[in-house]
Amino acid sequence: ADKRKEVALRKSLIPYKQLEASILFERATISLSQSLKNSTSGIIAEHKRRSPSKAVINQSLNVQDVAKGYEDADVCGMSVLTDGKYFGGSLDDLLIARASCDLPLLRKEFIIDTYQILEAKAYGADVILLIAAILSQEEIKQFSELAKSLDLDILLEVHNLEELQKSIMPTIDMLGVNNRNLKTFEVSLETSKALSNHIPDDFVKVSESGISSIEAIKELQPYDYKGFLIGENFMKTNNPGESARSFIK
Ligand code: IGP
Repeated sequence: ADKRKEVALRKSLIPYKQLEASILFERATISLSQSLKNSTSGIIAEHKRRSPSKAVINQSLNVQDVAKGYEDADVCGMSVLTDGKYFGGSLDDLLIARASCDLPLLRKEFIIDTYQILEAKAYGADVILLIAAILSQEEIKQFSELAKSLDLDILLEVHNLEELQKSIMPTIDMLGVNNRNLKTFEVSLETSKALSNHIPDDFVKVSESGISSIEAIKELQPYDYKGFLIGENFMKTNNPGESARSFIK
């Protein structure tokens, strides 16, 4: 409900037409799913200041340095939290990341309205996240079709088989399995392992959350995961770029 209010207020400040007039609306997007297919590391590195499960992760870094560090480390893509209430992020963070690097950028947000998809494009994202747990099948269809028409890639996030089955549709590029249980905040890589053989081969598989070692990645690769979304493990250090690099070389 808070998110609906927030979106309604932003809509009243910046109408659709104005978003569409943004210079970034003209920009050719970079496909994260293609980058993942061509990558050996598959690392999607996240900018995350804090989280409901962890309070403060890192409040002292700036987005520009983090984005440049990740790019220098040669990660496949960057995820930028834009939710303010739970994660301390903003659309400005996305815009600064866009200005600072040429990586494919994921807008990490609770998307519940088409307006947020236009915002993603206007602020420089290449990819949007859709979370099956908070969307109906009809919304997933409508939102992913809109994103495709804007040349954005779609990462669809699931936690269980039911969510997976309602979400499988041709407009989805990547299927992300979140290892974090959103009710208990517990993480288990078993979630990714258990769901992997239910995901059809034509989707790029991404494992999300709780990945804290190269061993964890090696454990997931036999299950056909091509992407690994890592936040806290990099952001809790003074130099997230260096930390990401140590996962790649
Ligand atoms: C990153 P971690 O455990 O490496 O910091 O997790 C990412 O998967 C996590 O931030 C995330 C998330 C989300 C955040 C996954 N799905 C949905 C907000 C909303």
